[in-house]
Amino acid sequence: MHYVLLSMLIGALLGGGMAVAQSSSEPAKPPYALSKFSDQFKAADKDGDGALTREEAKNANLTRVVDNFDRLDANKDGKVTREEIRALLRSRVSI
Ligand SMILES: [Ca+2]
Ligand SMILES: [Ca+2]
Repeated sequence: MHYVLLSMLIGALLGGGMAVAQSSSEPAKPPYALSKFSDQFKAADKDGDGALTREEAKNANLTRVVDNFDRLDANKDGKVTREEIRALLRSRVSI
């Protein structure tokens, strides 16, 4: 199975709402999000403290983080950690 390729493809199409997967009854939310997000997170975390402020997310054009910042920031410390993002992704994506 070309699962990685498919994941990348879906990642590129994200937001288009196109269901590439075989199942049409479920939303197309592949597990690509976690690994891809990890890279984006690292790149966005300019001061390397392991958390993203709204500014860092904005500067890195992580619009999904900026848009959902308040929901992502579960403990309301003004920063979004990898764990917080993971927790939200898990709650929205049934893996
Ligand atoms: Ca940071
Ligand atoms: Ca937080």
